[in-house]
Amino acid sequence: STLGFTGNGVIAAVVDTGLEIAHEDLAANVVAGGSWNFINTTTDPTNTAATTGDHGTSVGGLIAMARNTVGGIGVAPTARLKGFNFLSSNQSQQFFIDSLGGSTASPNSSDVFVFNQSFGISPPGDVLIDPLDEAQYLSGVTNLRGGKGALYVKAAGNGFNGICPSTGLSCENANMDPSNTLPYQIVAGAVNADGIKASYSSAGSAIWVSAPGGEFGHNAALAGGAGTVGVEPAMVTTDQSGCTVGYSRTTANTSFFNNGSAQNANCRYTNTMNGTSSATPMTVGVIALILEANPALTWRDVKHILALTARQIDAGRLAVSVALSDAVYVAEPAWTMNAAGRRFHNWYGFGMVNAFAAVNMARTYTPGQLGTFTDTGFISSPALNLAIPDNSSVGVTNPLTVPNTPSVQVIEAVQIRVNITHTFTGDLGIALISPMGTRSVLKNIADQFAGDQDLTNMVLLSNAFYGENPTGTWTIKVVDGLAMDTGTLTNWAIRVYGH
Ligand SMILES: [Ca+2]
Ligand SMILES: [Ca+2]
Ligand SMILES: [Ca+2]
Repeated sequence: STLGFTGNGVIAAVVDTGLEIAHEDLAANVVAGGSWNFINTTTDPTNTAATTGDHGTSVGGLIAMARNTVGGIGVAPTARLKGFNFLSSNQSQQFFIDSLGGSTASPNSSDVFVFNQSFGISPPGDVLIDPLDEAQYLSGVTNLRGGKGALYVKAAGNGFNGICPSTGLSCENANMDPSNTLPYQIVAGAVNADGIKASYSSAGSAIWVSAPGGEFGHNAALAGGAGTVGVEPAMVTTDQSGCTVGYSRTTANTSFFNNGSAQNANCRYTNTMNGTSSATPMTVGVIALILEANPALTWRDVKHILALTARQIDAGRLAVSVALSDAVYVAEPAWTMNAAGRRFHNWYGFGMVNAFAAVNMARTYTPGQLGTFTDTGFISSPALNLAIPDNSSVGVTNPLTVPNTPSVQVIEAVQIRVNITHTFTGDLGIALISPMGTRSVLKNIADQFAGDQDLTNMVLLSNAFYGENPTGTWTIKVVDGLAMDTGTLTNWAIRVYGH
């Protein structure tokens, strides 16, 4: 336990493929009758279709495996679990909303404190958020937990390495999943056992914090891959019970633990869980500890505590610079300290979640001290139609002024909305510089927007300006980082959230 806290009284929802509610190391924490199976409309979301692993069952264990004589111990070993098998359903919008706090019966998601979203999309081009999805998140942070707001934790993505002209840059960006560009989310990146970014963890300015997610946990003698990240440690958690199903089953060729060695004779646990899918429940578990320590905290108080207490890791990580036709361009910045004293990195957000420090701060934290959450609305440029120089560090820049707004003096998040015509948007790098001089890269060059044409009202979010005063001139800089295709910055807009 962390300072004696175990997540007592906190309900966490695993919005996923399923949840084995009778599992020997989960059952004690499962809310009786509180889960939901969208396929057969019962309160048992145990996954009977999958035979090679139930993602949700493994997510659930990281949050709340019980402190007992079997298995492991979750981050919050007395937190209460609900499972909603949205990912195994037809994924209708109604089921999405029902899973994320918008339903009081069949399922009841309205009593959930923290939602675990170990999922996301990896589009090859810009996608707009569905307005009804955005409305549900806003409703959840506004109305749930008696108006203090539920917490939404979301996986950043596992697409750092992909099919794109990568030069050490993240192929997928956390900003590509439009759900990640909402200030209502806590987007989590993954860290491995060496205490640095896991090989796969997508980068992006929408990340809030990072947490352990592990690598692949394979045993080289069984699975091969000696000396690669494939054999570095993964996460140990609950698995579909029995040796005929699950990531752990007799026929598994990933590790001896997974194929039923003496330590795991009944194949109820796995040691190959990984991903930002794992970093997400680790973060959820810490939030459960925080909310037990101080139930009066608002959703923003919790985000604030996580940011302030996160531990800077990989401090010496160098910026990733790319030689373009004219000069070297800093495509991915190193750790940056903003004018409010907050350190940020696109791989880690504010750093790795620090359970002890976060819970310790929560105990004595005065709830509601961030005041009223509001925003400036989108402030738009006129039509610009600026041609972006090809393969050049010069790019195009454009200023926009955020007027002095008494209700938004402290930044909590910044969105931009961009319109760019371009024949290959993977070329584009988009940076934003605040009035206080902080630079954040919201889209890096040479990413997986391969073959995509035009960014149309694409919204991107940065947390890098957290705590700064937004008043003054903001500058967007758009660079084309690959030769051949070209385009034009049509216009852009900025929206600041804060208090
Ligand atoms: Ca246990
Ligand atoms: Ca199994
Ligand atoms: Ca180009």
